[in-house]
Amino acid sequence: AIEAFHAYQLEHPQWFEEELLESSKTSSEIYSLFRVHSSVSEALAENKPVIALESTIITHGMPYPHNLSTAKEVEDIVRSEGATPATVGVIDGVVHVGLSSEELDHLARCKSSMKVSRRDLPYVVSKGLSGGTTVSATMIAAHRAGIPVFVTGGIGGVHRDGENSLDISADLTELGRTPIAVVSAGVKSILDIGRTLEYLETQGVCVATYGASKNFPAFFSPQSGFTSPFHVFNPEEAAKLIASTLSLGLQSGILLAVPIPEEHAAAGQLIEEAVQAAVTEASVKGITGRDVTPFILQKVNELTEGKSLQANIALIHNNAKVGSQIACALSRQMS
Ligand code: PSU
Ligand code: MN
Repeated sequence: AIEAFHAYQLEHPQWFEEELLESSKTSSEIYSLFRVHSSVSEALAENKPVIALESTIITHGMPYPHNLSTAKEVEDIVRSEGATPATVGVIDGVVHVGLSSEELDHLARCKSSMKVSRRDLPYVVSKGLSGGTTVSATMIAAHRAGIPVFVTGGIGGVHRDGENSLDISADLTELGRTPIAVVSAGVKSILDIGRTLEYLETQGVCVATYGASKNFPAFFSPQSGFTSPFHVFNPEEAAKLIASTLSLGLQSGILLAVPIPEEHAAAGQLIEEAVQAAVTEASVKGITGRDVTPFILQKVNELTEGKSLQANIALIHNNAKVGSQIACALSRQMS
């Protein structure tokens, strides 16, 4: 059996971890199921700060062309803060860590891209499909590439009525099993924020809010009404938290919640009412599973005449800035 396994391994070197890492180190062009862009592997080799970015936000979270312009702006903010962006996505069955401008463009325009979470990875890879990676799938790719900091807008959570439907995002279990720090604006009120925080505690995820607010933020609003377990006040403190997770050898992640800047939170109440309406409509229309979040995001954007999209873009810009400062502080502390 062992001989058969070795023969198999020789025939399919791209499926074995050491080979994957080796090929990504020597050349980004070698065919494998996993490709790290040369700009990213070079930065990592020199211990320079790198920020992982997800792409479901591009394929399913925002309409074209806002998705593409936001993705590019976020990469530019990361660069201007002195870090290297690594947008993760699946193109023709290959998991890419770091996308070229053409690849980003392709994902943003492609109407048939899938939403790729942990459970979808084997399918899209085996079928040679393309898709945007969710927080969970992006964490997997970032971890494999050796990137400890990941910036996004919002993560998935326990859906309202999740205690009955069991609709709980794979983002939460991924945070429990993969040591990556995810910088987000908290959890949307389309979700059950209280149960999401409970679930994160069960998963052993260290949750900290950035800044002085006692509250855990609720994406469009800086206040969710739920107390944040911990706080960090600057990039250095956040970086120390990440470094501690790594030194302790914990295999779990960190959720860093950055409240939406006050000047963009003004539309919060209006958006909140739209969220209530959209959640009700989703349930009346029988929308379930992976379609729930994209449906509600699009509905809320319609109902608020684009105000939710503007707020969404503003908070992602802010997260990219704060996340990059944290990654820079971490790389100073680790060198
Ligand atoms: N929240 C947003 N925008 C998004 C998502 C969440 O405000 O685009 C995406 C993220 O990629 C997240 C995913 O990982 O939705 C969660 O989907 P689900 O709830 O199906 O796990
Ligand atoms: Mn779900």
